[in-house]
Amino acid sequence: MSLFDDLEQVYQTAQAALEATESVAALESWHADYLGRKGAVTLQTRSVGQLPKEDRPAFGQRVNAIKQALEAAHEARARVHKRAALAATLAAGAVDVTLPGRPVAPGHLHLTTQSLRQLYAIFAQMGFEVYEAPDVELEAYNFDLLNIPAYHPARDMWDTFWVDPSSPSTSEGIEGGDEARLLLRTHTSPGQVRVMRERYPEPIRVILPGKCYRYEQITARSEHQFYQVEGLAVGRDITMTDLIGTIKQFARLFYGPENDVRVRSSYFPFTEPSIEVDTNCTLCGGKGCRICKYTGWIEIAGAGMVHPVVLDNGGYNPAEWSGFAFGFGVERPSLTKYNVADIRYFYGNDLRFLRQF
Ligand code: FA5
Repeated sequence: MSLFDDLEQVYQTAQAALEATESVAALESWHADYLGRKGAVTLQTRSVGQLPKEDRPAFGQRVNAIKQALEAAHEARARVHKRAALAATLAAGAVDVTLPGRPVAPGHLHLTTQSLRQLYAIFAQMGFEVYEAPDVELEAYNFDLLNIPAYHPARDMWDTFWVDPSSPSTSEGIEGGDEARLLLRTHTSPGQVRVMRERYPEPIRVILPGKCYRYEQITARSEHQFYQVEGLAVGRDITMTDLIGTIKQFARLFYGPENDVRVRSSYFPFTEPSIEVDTNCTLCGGKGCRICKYTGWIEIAGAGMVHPVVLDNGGYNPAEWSGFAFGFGVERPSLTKYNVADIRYFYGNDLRFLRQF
């Protein structure tokens, strides 16, 4: 067999091998096998020396022609493989753009936050601005300045979580000497003296919302952490009638006209006279249940005329100034409004409860 025949043989084998390639990767190794530096076709050029002189140009031209033809065929085959690979990728990752999107579950405000915002809106209508006071409080503001000296039996009304002052995270931002004892406020009333000391001699009309903490038994109507919204109005001619009018207006807007509120006399060391506010228990329809302690009424707020000692501690001369104050719960009044039979649901984080509001 002549070298020309050999060359044609290699050409045919190369063509057949090219047809047999199934992938871009196989194509690359085919290129190395035939057209690479040590490829079968490339090696043919080395045989040229074995030919008689007159045959050499023809042989060289034929090798070059074969190389060009194979390069062109390789390119055409590569296009076929690339198109097939692209089609396979598209088919594997196919997206049906006509399908509806996956729903994203949106969160919503906690019932306590919703109730707080309703309270802010109602009191804003009546001209009360929001004033924020600290959760970690000095004993003096929580008790002494509110006319509750140490060892006064009224301290038993508010069982207290005391704060360890040696704990590095607690005392930041609270002024006071080393001897001053810190606690988690048991009610929002300490803010009364803070706002008076800051605003004197301006008249005051603020609400002080915030969390309160009590070292007490948890029951269906009492938690050891809960929100209150304190209210304080200080002016020249403020009377009990203003206080009761404010409470009734609040109840009308919060519960709607069908709910009753009643006011009865009570005792707080920082108000004189003092009252408590009840709403009728819609959970039992007035028949009596554990939430209303079988009375048909639920206590939702304490209130009264600011005690002269407290006005004085705030810097307001009680001979010239008078004021009223109230402290509404937030979760407790929401029990009847939203028909919740147990206050523990508010902090239970049970989605079956939270999703209902
Ligand atoms: C006080 O805390 C007084 N500082 C209220 C006050 C303010 C009186 C201004 C006079 C002038 P009392 O402990 O009753 O009062 O709480 C007031 C309201 O907070 C209650 O009516 C109730 O709605 C809510 N509350 C009290 N304790 C709890 C508790 N453990 N869990 C849930 N809500 C509570």
